[in-house]
Amino acid sequence: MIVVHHLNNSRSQRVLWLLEELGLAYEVKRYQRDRKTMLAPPELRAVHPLGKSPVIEDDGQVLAESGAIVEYLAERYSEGRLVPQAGTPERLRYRYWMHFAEGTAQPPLLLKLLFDRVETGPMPFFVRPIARAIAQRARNTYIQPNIDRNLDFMEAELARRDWFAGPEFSAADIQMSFPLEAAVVRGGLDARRPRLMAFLERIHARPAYRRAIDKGGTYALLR
Ligand SMILES: N[C@@H](CCC(=O)N[C@@H](CS)C(=O)NCC(=O)O)C(=O)O
Repeated sequence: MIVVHHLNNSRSQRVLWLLEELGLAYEVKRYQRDRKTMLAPPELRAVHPLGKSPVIEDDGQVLAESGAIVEYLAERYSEGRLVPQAGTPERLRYRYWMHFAEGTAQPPLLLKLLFDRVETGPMPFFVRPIARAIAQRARNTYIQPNIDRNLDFMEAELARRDWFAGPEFSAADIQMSFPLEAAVVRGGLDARRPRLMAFLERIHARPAYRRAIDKGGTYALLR
């Protein structure tokens, strides 16, 4: 039986969603973020040395890294669904977006989260103006311009095809869901990019997506 080590309100929601799309049996082991730090509990380090989620166990193997997990599960269990045929332009785009999600889309969104916290976290009052100035500079010069460029690029790509890899929904769309959902919460993604918003509406309407939310418990992304 596949075991998913699932952290609340996290990237591992995508793994649950994929498993629901595939109709596979699986067990969810839940972990709760620390309320103050929002970090994963130390028990996750007993599963994988980095102590992050998602991690899965399957067939005696432990596998971390959401993109690797999504690719592995889709290739092993999808029987041709959710993965474009090898050797096609769709398959190349599938690979591209599978990596883009964590490699390009996610880093500036994570920086946004961290710098927002630098500004608002506890500190001596005389340090706050300096912290605020540093955070604003980082946001204005690097973080938000990169988020915006990424969003514009994704919006333009969805003008060319319905889903990220091609005309069919694929596991790459599942992998891309997290940075887009995070961008709504903290990256400025809104109705000004209608194709990305329509993409989110379509995925949220999928029954497997809804079932995965029920399995995972809450899914409220960090601001
Ligand atoms: N690139 C990794 C990132 C893993 C990661 O940072 N997971 C977050 C959940 S969204 C986590 O475990 N955070 C808690 C912590 O860092 O303690 C992946 O895609 O799996």
